[in-house]
This record gives sequence, C-alpha cells and structure tokens, in this order.
Amino acid sequence: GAVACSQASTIETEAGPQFRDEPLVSEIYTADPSTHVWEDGRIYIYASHDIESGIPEDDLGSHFAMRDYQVLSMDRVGGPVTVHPVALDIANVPWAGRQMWAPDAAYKDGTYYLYFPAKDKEDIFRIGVATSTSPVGPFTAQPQPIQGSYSMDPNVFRDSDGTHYMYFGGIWGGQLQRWQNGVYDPNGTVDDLRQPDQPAIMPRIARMADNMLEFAETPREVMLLDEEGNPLLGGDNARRFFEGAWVFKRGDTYYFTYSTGDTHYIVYATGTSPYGPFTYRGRVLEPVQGWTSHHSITEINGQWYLSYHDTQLSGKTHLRNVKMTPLTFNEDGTIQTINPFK
Ligand code: FUB
Repeated sequence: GAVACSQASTIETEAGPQFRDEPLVSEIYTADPSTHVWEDGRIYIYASHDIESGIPEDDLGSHFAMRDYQVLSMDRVGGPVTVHPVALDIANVPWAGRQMWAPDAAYKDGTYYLYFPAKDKEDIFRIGVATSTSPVGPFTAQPQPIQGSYSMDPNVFRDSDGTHYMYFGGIWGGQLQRWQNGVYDPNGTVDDLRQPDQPAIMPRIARMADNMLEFAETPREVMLLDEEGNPLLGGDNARRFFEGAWVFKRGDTYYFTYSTGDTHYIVYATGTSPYGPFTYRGRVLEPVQGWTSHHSITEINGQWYLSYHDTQLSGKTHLRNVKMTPLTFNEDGTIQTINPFK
C-alpha cells in the first residue's frame, strides 16, 4: 500500500505504523525502563508508571505527573510478564511533591535500592533512594533526598570491581541547566544555556558510598566529546546530552548512552573510565513514536537487549509502553542502530 512518512523515521502504511516490537504489558502504562538481572536470574524492569493526570502538555514535561512505581518481572525475554503491586507511592516519600520520573535500581549485600527523581516541595528536582529486601518492593524511602543530588534520571552502574556510580541529569524540565555552579539558580533558563557555540551542559557522575544511600563525592561533569576530542556543543542537538543516561561495560569499554531529547535519538559514546571522557560513536535507536525516548541496555544470558518505550498503545506522548528488542554489536564494538519501525 501507499507509504507516508509523518515524522523522521515513522513508517506508516494504510494499516498504521508498523512497529518492530510489541508492548511488554498493557494493564498499565510504563516508560523509561531500567532492566536488570539480579542474583536469582530473573529479569526485573524498574520503569516509570505513566498515568493520565489531566495536566496540559508543556516543554517542562508537566504532563508527566506520575505518582508511584510498579516493577515488572519475567523469567525470560518473550515470556509472561508479571506486573507487581505498587513498590513505592509518592505519599510515602516525605520530601517529594510531584512527578516521579525515570527510576533505576541496584542490589548489594541482600538489599535492593530503588533510585528515583521527584520534585521536592519547592518544585526542585532531587533524587531519592528507597530500600527493600525484595526486588519488587515494597520499598521504604529515606526521609530526605540523597544529599547533594539534583536534577533527574538517575542511573546506578555497578563496575566490575563492585564500585557503584550514579549518573544523572537532564535539561529543560529536568532542570540541569539551573545547576551550573553546583547551586540552584532559580533564574536559570528553562531549557539550556542558550550558548549553541559553547560546550553543552554535561551529565553528572558521583561515586556511591558503601551504604548506597549517599554520594561518596561531590558530583562532577561527565565530558562528552566529538571525534576530534572537542566537547559536544550546546547547539549540536542531534548529539548533545539531554536526559536518560545509561552506562554499561562490555569488555574494557564503558558505554555512556543517553537521549538527545528534542531530536529524539538514543545515542552512545565510549570511554575507558567510568568518569569519562566519552567519545560520541553513533545512534542506538532512531526516533520512536512519541516525544520522549528512554532506554536501558542489558546483557541477559549472553544476549544484549535494548529496553525502550514508545506510545503504541495510547498514541499519547505521556502514556507510554515499554518494549525490549535484541541489540547487536559489530566486531569493532560499535552498535548496530535499531529502527523501532519495521
Ligand atoms: O518519564 C518522565 C521523563 O520523560 C523521564 O524522566 C525522561 O527521561 C523522559 O522519558
């Protein structure tokens, strides 16, 4: 039939968009999947739980007004998916005001840690942590956000030596542009630094303390470079960091992967240290249906998978559904770009 392109890489036929993968669950809307395999060998997905709040859409993401988390789990990719009961409700997070955004989780010495961003009562994004003896919760939140945390989209990466690092940050609604000197500037811009010829706002990293509840150091910038070794620039919208950091290690190489936000790509950069610098290498995922794109990359029984989301079930940008698809590396360590449409 006739083929029309309604946006960058959306392939539409008369039957509608032809999606590459099917949603994992349809009982609830889910987004921003952080996929882990813990010691029991089961697959756990820590995701945002999208809801219809009725709040109008704006560039700050106010329509993403989520209030709790529910963990998904499965024995194998393609197997039945369990939607677990509420793992953490905003009503049980003393410091949080609104917007429970993209979470991640970690495991250490018998305790599971759920890391999550939310706006505090002053409407400033912070990152909280909650603990449980079960991978699916219920989790008990610490009374305060992680000291020294700010902005959103935490990713807690466990290095092969057992050290954990948190990567975090996101611009525009994620407020990272207001933290350029380590203190909150309420008069900072609402989007980016508006300096297209200057280095872009860079994501942040902090090593986690042994107790996994605190930073062991003041957060610092993670430098993202182009192929010539120069920082990616603020005006380089197709490559500069926007949100959704996810780090993994393959062999001796650290992959820093992230969303470019307003250009809707998931891209990656590589380096030889968890602190970077990371050099831009290319795209992981072309634009999905919906404005946001947010992902994780996980090795499961020797096969790598991309977890991602789109809006196949709702057609609405704030009501998303998570998906998984195999990810392939080339012999030189580069990633084969995935098209979310057939
Ligand atoms: O789900 C809310 C926000 O939208 C996330 O924190 C961002 O990464 C984007 O997916």
